[in-house]
Amino acid sequence: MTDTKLTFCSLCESFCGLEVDVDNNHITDIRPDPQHVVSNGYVCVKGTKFDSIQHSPDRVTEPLKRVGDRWQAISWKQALDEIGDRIKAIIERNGPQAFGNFVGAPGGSNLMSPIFRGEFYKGLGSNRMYGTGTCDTMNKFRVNGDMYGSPMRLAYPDVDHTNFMMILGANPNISGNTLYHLPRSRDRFAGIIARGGRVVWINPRRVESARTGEHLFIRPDTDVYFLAAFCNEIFRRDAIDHELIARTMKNLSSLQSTVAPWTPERQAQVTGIPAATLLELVDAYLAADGAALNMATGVNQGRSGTLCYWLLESISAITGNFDRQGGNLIGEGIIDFALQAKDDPVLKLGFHRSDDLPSVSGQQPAAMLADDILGGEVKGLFVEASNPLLAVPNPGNRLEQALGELELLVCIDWFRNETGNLAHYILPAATWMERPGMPYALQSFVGCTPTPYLYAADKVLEPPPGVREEWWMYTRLADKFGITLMGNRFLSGFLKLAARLAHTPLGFISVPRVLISGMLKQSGQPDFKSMLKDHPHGLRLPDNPGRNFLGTERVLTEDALVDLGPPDFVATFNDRVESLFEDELANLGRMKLIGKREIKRMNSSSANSPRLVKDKTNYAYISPEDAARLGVAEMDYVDVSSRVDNITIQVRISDEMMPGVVAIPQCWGHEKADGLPHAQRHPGVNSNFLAGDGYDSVEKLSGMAHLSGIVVDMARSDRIATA
Ligand SMILES: Nc1nc2c(c(=O)[nH]1)N[C@H]1C(S)=C(S)[C@@H](COP(=O)(O)OP(=O)(O)OC[C@H]3O[C@@H](n4cnc5c(=O)[nH]c(N)nc54)[C@H](O)[C@@H]3O)O[C@H]1N2
Ligand SMILES: Nc1nc2c(c(=O)[nH]1)N[C@H]1C(S)=C(S)[C@@H](COP(=O)(O)OP(=O)(O)OC[C@H]3O[C@@H](n4cnc5c(=O)[nH]c(N)nc54)[C@H](O)[C@@H]3O)O[C@H]1N2
Ligand code: SF4
Ligand SMILES: [Mo]
Repeated sequence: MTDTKLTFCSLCESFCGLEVDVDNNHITDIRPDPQHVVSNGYVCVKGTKFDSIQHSPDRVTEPLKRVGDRWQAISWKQALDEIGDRIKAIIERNGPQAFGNFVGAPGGSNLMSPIFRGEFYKGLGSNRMYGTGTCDTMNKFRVNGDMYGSPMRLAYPDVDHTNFMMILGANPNISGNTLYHLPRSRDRFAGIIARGGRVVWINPRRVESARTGEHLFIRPDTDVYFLAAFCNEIFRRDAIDHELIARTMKNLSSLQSTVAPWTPERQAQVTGIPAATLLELVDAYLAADGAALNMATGVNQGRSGTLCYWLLESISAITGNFDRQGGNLIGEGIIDFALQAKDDPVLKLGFHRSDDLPSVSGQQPAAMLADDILGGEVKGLFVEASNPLLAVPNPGNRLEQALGELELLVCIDWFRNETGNLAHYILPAATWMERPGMPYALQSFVGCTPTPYLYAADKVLEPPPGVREEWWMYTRLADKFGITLMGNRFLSGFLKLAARLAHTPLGFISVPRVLISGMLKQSGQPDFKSMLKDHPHGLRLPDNPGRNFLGTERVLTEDALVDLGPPDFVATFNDRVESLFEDELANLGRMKLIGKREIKRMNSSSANSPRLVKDKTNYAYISPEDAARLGVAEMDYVDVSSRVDNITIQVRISDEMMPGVVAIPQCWGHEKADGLPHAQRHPGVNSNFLAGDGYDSVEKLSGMAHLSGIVVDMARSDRIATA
């Protein structure tokens, strides 16, 4: 019999509402939920074809142990006993910091796992946590901490009310957007234009999103000069809200003197954006009744991501566009997560390493992982929901060598991916269809969205009998190590008992449901059951009216003033930006490498779906001008070399590309992925061989990896095109 169940897609931050037809624990159809309170019938192909991943014959459904070059299925008891013993041995010999964790992007949309993972590692005394957060966004959390007093005080653009919006380094129509919730992004940007407003995309590629609005090319990794000149021009015109600033902010003069050397003409030398264009954008930004700014992954992944976000937030703040409708807003979530995160030993800015690199929002730099292992600091690692081998900078594939030297590598995943191939154990995790949940914390709790709402879904499918949720794995291990969870012996005992009995006939409770209910009830919202019964398509919460942040105790700095000139940022700017500019000038004639997200691929994790990824799309996309200069035609091979490594790849020619820029879709390179046989058939090449790792390649303020705007040289290869 077919049942139709409601849930939300957890693959990207759009969290689109879905209707799922299920027959005998098998999905027969996935459709958009037309009544979902925000996504409103919108979905993309990754959501509607998720059954091809959910029911893939290649899924890992029992714990696996590597024995020689074979994989042997073992019981959970054996797996956890052996893993527990190996962790103990590592910690006894090397101390707790030698045992770490690496979490990937899907880890962020799992509400339960971060809580239990955090408790387990805290209990062991290790803050050796890495993740792909330092590949996408940790610069923003660093800025939030320094300017507003908590990493989780995250602003978002009020897309649905703004009259001018400028977006640097994002492609929400394809990505589903990041760090603020915006399903149906195309319609919502179109809405700005329909109101008579403007949408300006600043991007080295004329991206799909830019079909709605205006587009300007910018040379990759030069946004800092553009933003500094933009800010300086605002000072030059004295277009700042002096009264508001005096009352609610501090260190205006350090900001002003920092950007003073940057004129529209000077930035034009490296960005490619003419001075007159910048001036016209400043006019429009200042004239609009509510103007919003946004930057995302493409800028975050440059060498100045933290400085860029500081400047962007500051422009908004000093012009009075911050904390007002139509500008950039700070959400009022159902709980004050930022207040909780402020002094949280895991989430607050920390320096736990032998070098001076920070942990931001609990993560150490992913681009240090190979060094840390090869240098003997890390001996054991859990990799949860990630494929670091393909995701992080990996020159010469040295991360493969490093991971191979670990005494213990455990991958918690749905599949045996490229990283999993190097593991000692693979622990099979439940999919989001197999666990109760809510959209991730920044949406559900922090309200980082122009359309605040709550949504809860129960599991749609029963997991295969050998599959477990991550919270369960960490709780069972915590039990083994005698760790008290949540600092509360009673609660801890209850959780451990629930985990011990779960998956036995005595299983008495769903821990995720109980915890989600508790969080909802504590904040005065309907509990989990009522959410399912009374609000199956979501519960829309009031819009953010603005004027609820500046000058209030929600600013979590010591003096409740927004810091426009955090000393570390000012010092880094003064130290680095001029010399990076010299570098830019010197390299103007060379190519720069950026990434490219595609609608059918979610990082590396849809690569094995025959319904999503049929062919290789891993090409070097370049402009017709560059193709002519290099003497290459469509599908010719080129050698692309960076300071650290080189690859050979086929070319596609596209006038979407800015001259001087090459885009290569990332997270490819599946030639060794025998656990992902479909992906292995059209492997592509890993562009992150070209990205530098190690101390000198890491952005020091936030630990971000340098993954976009990498200087490369290209030449026609003598390899003959075959396909
Ligand atoms: N379909 C699909 N959706 C995804 C993902 C996926 O792999 N596929 N990945 C998910 C993940 S993990 C994330 S973090 C989000 C990211 O979501 P977004 O932040 O929207 O990231 P991208 O789509 O990579 O867009 C980054 C844009 O920056 C541009 N860019 C590159 N360098 C620069 C630069 O120096 N300056 C400027 N101004 N622009 C630059 C690129 O051309 C690109 O269009 O997407 C998520 N959604
Ligand atoms: N050059 C370049 N490199 C980049 C980027 C770029 O823009 N350019 N983007 C970077 C970014 S933003 C990111 S986030 C990384 C992406 O890198 P990762 O975060 O490592 O993402 P994936 O490669 O998709 O690997 C995710 C793995 O998690 C598994 N998985 C999915 N859901 C779950 C779950 O609920 N539980 C468990 N246990 N496993 C699950 C999947 O099967 C898959 O094997 O790549 C980074 N690398
Ligand atoms: S945009 Fe696509 S991948 Fe993202 S949540 Fe919606 S259906 Fe899922
Ligand atoms: Mo990401």
